[in-house]
Amino acid sequence: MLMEDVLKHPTKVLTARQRDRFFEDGCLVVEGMVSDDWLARLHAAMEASVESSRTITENDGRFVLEAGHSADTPRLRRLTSPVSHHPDFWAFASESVAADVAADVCGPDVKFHHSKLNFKWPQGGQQFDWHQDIQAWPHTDYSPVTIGIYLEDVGEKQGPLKVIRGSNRGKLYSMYDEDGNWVLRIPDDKLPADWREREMSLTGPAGSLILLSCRAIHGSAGNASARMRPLLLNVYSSADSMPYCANPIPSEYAGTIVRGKPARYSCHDPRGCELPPDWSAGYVGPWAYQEDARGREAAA
Ligand SMILES: O=C(O)CCC(=O)C(=O)O
Repeated sequence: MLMEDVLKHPTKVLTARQRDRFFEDGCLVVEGMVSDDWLARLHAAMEASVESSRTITENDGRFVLEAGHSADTPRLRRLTSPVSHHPDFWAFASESVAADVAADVCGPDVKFHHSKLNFKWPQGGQQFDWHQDIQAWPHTDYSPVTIGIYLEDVGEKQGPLKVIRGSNRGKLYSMYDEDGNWVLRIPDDKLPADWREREMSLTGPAGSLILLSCRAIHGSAGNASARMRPLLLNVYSSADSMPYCANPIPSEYAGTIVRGKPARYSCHDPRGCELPPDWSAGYVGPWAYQEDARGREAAA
């Protein structure tokens, strides 16, 4: 659904002003909307996942490991598709206020696309270079939105998500380098000239919801603090927005309508989108592409 049609529907959980801010900035932090009960359930599900990672010694379809991971001291970058690994992750994605918030910015009919739980382990959790998401999972319109929730308090030192305010209304950048490698990053010198003035840190206490437009330029610094930064991310779209490339993080829930009803017609935004590599051959997460790119830059 296009933004002008979404705006014809009243909001249910956000204020109209919060929704306007989201469409203006491409991001929004909402505190105090997720109950303590949900936060406790998600925290317990996260802890159970970390526990089960102790037996893992290399990346698999479920975990992306941080350097130094061991049975004694787990260190994770990502739990891939958490909705597939614990019922409370799917219950949160489909039954909680997170899906209501998605309906406020996607329109009343909402479809689930994928999920991930990004950790930034204390003392060394990895950075994310600046990038836009939609080129990795193009849809027929730009309604896709990521609804995140911090499972711990996140301040500047934990590597909060950062967004270049208003970049959702700007152009889409190429996620390939000059040699045609998929790098999922935008070098600083290619960013909008005034990006430093528009950089926003999305900090907040545990339970804060983070809304991120699929077109917004975003990234995050490493975590040099002693506190972990777990960020659960669920991606939704309007029901009439159709993905046309392989899902990089497929699951049994992809395409599930979580609010409203299925679409009978697809919605098409006239602005095209760069196509990603074919993820049906596998997807390794952003770090590998971004680290390879930094390595090539350093060697040049
Ligand atoms: O976890 C983060 O800080 C950034 C996440 C992100 O940019 C992504 O998963 O695309």
